[in-house]
Amino acid sequence: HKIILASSNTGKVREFNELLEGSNLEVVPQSVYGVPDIEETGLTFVENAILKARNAAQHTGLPAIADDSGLEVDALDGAPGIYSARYAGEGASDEDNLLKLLDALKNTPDNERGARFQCLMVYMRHAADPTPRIVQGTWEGTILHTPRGDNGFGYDPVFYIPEQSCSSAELAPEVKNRLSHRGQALQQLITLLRAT
Ligand code: ITT
Repeated sequence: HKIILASSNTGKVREFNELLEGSNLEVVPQSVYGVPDIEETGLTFVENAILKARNAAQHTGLPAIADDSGLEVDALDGAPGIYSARYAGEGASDEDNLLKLLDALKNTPDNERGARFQCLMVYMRHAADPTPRIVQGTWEGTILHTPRGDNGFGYDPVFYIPEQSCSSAELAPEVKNRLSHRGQALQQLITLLRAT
């Protein structure tokens, strides 16, 4: 059966499609049903993920998946965190956000540039589901001084993965999907949905 993907982020939607290719889950982006974006008023990733999934389920009458994700930077006490999409202001572009991050870290030395991507993913059977399925993926890296690579979206060009010796925007999409916070979370969710 159909599941609504409660996201308007084209980078995320593309990665979901890549990750779900060949699975038996039919996931349709909320734009197909004209679901309006809901304001992300939560103070945690999980709260925002639930708000988005509930909104999509409410508007469509179908089960929904939402991904609330972001970048936590150690030297910034975890910022931009849940505000990653709007770090440089409401409606800011990926480029604006990334430049603001580089500026905030311009005096931070290499050994203090640790960061991680977080992805909180929830599945709700319906809008009033009292027990949303909740999974989490984390991806460790460091923040570069200058952007590198053209793949991915958001902060990928400044997120360096030591194990791969490159930025996440320099990884082939299938490699990013295998390693990323989103890839890890979605694998867990697929396993969970198969078991129930
Ligand atoms: P939806 O709520 O409609 O899904 P959004 O972009 O507002 O879209 P979030 O509130 O979850 O989604 O914000 C996530 C932000 O975190 C995203 O805009 C990027 O800036 C960043 N981000 C998340 N995952 C990322 C990834 O895999 N690569 C690069 N940046 C990422």
